[in-house]
Amino acid sequence: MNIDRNQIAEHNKRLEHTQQRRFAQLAEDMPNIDGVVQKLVSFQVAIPSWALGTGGTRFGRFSGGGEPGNLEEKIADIGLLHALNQSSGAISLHIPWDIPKDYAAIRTLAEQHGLAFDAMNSNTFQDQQGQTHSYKFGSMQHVDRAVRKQAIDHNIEVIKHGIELGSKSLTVWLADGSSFPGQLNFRRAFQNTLESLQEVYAALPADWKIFVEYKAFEPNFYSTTVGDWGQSLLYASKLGDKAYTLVDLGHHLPNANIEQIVALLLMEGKLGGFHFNDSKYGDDDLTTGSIKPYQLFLIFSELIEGMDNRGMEHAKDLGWMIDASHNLKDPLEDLLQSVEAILIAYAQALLIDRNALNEAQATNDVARAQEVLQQAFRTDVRPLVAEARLRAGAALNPVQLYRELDVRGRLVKERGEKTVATGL
Ligand code: PSV
Ligand code: MN
Ligand code: MN
Repeated sequence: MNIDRNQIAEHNKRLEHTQQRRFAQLAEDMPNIDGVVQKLVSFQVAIPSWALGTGGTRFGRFSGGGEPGNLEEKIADIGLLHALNQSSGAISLHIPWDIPKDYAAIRTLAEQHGLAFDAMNSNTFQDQQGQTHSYKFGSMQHVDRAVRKQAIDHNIEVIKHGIELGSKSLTVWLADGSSFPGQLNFRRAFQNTLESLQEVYAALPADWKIFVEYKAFEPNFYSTTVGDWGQSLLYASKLGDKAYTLVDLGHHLPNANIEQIVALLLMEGKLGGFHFNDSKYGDDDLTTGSIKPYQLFLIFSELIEGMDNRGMEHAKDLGWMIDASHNLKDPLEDLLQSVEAILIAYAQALLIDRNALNEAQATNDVARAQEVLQQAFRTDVRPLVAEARLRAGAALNPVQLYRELDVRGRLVKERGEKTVATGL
């Protein structure tokens, strides 16, 4: 199914009056409101190809209907999201879950939906059918060179797929680590991993980046070989200029100060991108902004400050992607909610009075600093985000229109009641 311009225009017409009133109210207090709206219009968040189906836990999976059964249908789903919000204009592929059979056809299809190919993701955390060596005891860290070589070759293969599609980056997340003390020699595991990554790095085209994603634990529960931002930064620094750290919000130990991590990585020029999600306990992969919206706002505050400081473009110079899973909600509604939450946090952070904050910091005026931050955080910026959508030709209320058009019902009719999309 497709969502056409007329359906969006009709929906917007019904909501426009209220929107205008709310936006005008906000505009009264904001001299540069159009500049902020423009930044929101430009901001795009990539959707991972594995997040379009119902996710599961190790205890079970309750699949929904109308899920995409192949890459073409996944692209179509992201096309629907993008038509609704005009902020999801990119897809991030996981190989081998989504190997394109016909590059030209896939590229054309993506273009028709206005989608670019964001970072490619390799997978050496599962064994695939017919694979020679097992990753049970790791991939790039493995004690056996043959296993490491297989993981390296796989990553080089992923780069090749990416080149064909017009992607410009590779994200490497390694499940490598150990579950019991004594299982691993930490230094050797690090060294093996570094050497493996160096071989992959050598195969990167000149205009590509490699993102080294860290994660504190899971599936290994004693040590992880890229376990935190310090280790990721070590790898990225040793690899070279094309290597960066990738921050997945769910990959920290509880209460980690992610905004501080972001600030320092930016300062070092080593922040590559983001995987957005939310969590209460571990890598819960919940809808972005559903648990800790203030943290998300504080992260964006540091991102804007750090990026502006380095003359970076918000929309272009980092990789922005959602990495969530949906156990209970319709995946497409969940993704719309995540994108909305990201844009809300971004908009709030754009409203921070930087001069006032700098002054408060310089004079140790702690209370004032908090006032400045919370003044922005507590502003209801939803009319701003909606205005950006209106100007971009998207729906004023994407979830509402999704329901009005009964998108899920129509997808179920098209694809069937019992469907399982590839992914985790
Ligand atoms: C691992 O938990 C992770 O966050 C990595 O980004 C993977 O590529 C993704 O989830 C999907 O498995
Ligand atoms: Mn991730
Ligand atoms: Mn994760």
